[in-house]
Amino acid sequence: MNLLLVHGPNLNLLGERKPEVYGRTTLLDIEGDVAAAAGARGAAVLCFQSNHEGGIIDFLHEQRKLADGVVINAGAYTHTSVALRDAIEAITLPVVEVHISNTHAREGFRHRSLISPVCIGQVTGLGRGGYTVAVNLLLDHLGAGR
Ligand code: CA2
Repeated sequence: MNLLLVHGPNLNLLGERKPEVYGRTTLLDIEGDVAAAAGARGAAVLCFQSNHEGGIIDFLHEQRKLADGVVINAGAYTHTSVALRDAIEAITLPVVEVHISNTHAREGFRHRSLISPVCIGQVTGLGRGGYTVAVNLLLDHLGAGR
C-alpha cells in the first residue's frame, strides 16, 4: 500500500510556536510516526506540505493513480476550501482527516469542516497520537494486514 501524508498551511512551523495548542512536536516527528505506523503494516508513505491551496490540489491530482489512501491535516483550508473538498471527492481515494487540536473546543469558525463529508473519518484533538490512529483507520479500511 502507498499512502500520502498531506499537510496544509503553517504546519511546517509545528514545534516552533503555540506549544500550548499544538505541542512541541515538529512536522518531521509526525512524518516519522506515520512512516513507522504504516511501515509496521507493510505500507509506504509519501509526505507533502504546502502553504498553497493549489499546491495541495495539484499534489493530490498527480498522486491519485499512484496512491491507495491519504491522511490529511489541511490546516485552515479545512474550514474554507471548497476547491480542496472537490479535489478530495474527485480523486476517489479514501481520505482520513486529522487535526492535532480539538477543533470543536476552539473558535466557532473551526467547528465546521468542509472536507469531512468527503473523508472516511475525522480524528481531532488527539495531538500527535491522532496520526497513528488515522493511519491505522485508513489501513483497516484498505484491508491491509496487521
Ligand atoms: O489542529 C489542527 O491540526 C489544525 O488543523 C491546525 C490549523 C488550524 O487552522 C485548524 O483549525 C486546526 C493551523 C495550523 C497552524 O500551525 C501552527 C504551527 C505553529 C505555530 C502556529 C501555527
